[in-house]
Amino acid sequence: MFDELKKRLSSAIKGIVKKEEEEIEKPSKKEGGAAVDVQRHDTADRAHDAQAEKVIESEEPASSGGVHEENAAEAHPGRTGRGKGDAIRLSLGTRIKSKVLRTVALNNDDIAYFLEVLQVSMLESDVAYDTTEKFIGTLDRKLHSLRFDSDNLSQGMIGAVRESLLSILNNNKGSMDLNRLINDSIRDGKTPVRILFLGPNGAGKTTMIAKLAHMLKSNGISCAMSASDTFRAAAIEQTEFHANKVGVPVIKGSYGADPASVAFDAIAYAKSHRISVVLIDTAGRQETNKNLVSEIQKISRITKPDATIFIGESTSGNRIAEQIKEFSKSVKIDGIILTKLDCDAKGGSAVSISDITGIPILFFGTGESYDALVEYRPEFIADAVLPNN
Ligand SMILES: Nc1nc2c(ncn2[C@@H]2O[C@H](COP(=O)(O)OP(=O)(O)OP(=O)(O)O)[C@@H](O)[C@H]2O)c(=O)[nH]1
Ligand SMILES: [Mg+2]
Repeated sequence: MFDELKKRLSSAIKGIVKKEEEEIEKPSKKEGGAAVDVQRHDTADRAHDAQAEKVIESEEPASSGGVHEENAAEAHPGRTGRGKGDAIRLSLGTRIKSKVLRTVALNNDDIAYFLEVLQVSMLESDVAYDTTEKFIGTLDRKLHSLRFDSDNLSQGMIGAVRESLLSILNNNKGSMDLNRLINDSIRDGKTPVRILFLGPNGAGKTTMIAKLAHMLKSNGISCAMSASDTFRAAAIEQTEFHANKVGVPVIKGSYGADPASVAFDAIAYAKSHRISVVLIDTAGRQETNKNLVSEIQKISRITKPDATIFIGESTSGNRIAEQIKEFSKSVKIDGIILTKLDCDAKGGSAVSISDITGIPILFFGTGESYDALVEYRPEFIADAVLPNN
């Protein structure tokens, strides 16, 4: 789960941190300016510098007449001082302050190099191009504005990357919250809540519906499953098997029956049995199959779903975005569930699918068991793709 993206981001961050730490230790070896850039900021700082210089002068033996800046730079070529030939001379006070404060800012070349490495890593891990660009732009601005604690550079860099990632992911979340929708509908007496699921063949729709039924049941919310895949051999038995395992009723028809009529019956059953939620399973279909797309339109027209959810395999990468865009021309999709995240070494589609479709991810499927279900949270992705330190 996210292994490749995590490995690549970690190595990019470790690479830049190691480089910067080497610069901190040996800045005088670098030609044309050190990566560690100590800057004056404001008048208050300058006043502070002047005071620091005074303190140093008063600490020097009277005979020396105080420490000369250039001599001091040579005498202390360590952490932050610039060598004799550097273009910018730092005041002694600034150097003292930097030794005390020990903050570093990355220079432009290093930021550009770091961002390039990150960009390639993200694209190769299936993060969509537009999302990658947005992330890189946000991080670029952040890195130029930040100063890092030189003793804690690694944490500082991880924090900057994490904040930029979260700003993209939070932007994506949209407003859909399935649990809230269900709870609000129950509170307002607008039941049964009808949830229609669609997606390509074998994406994990039936398994996910069973997981959601299990979740609802655990939360004390009654639900029923509609076996509206009347097309694929053994599909009805499969839905029935899961419904029995989870312990919720299943409404089924016969093979070849109109899937919309089975769903209609399921809603009627739920109404008469005061069941709060109906989960409508459907046959797998490709977005290019006109007949099956018009079939899902008909199911939608007849059942009038409160939410229509696309279920796709996260391993399909950015192809999912194309599928969703194509399906969206015929039915309004309110949310996305990505399954098989446990099999997805790259994980990039989870980072970018909402950003490029404008539709929120609601849940991830992370295994075959009924509790292998994770509600979407941007922090879950950030924690999964970034190193801890
Ligand atoms: N590893 C893993 N396997 C999953 C996950 N979700 C579903 N599966 C497996 O994927 C296979 C297909 O799952 P189904 O639920 O039958 O998929 P479907 O979309 O209903 O398939 P069709 O109805 O044929 O279109 C099954 O073997 C599931 O056990 C998941 O999150 N992780
Ligand atoms: Mg199925």
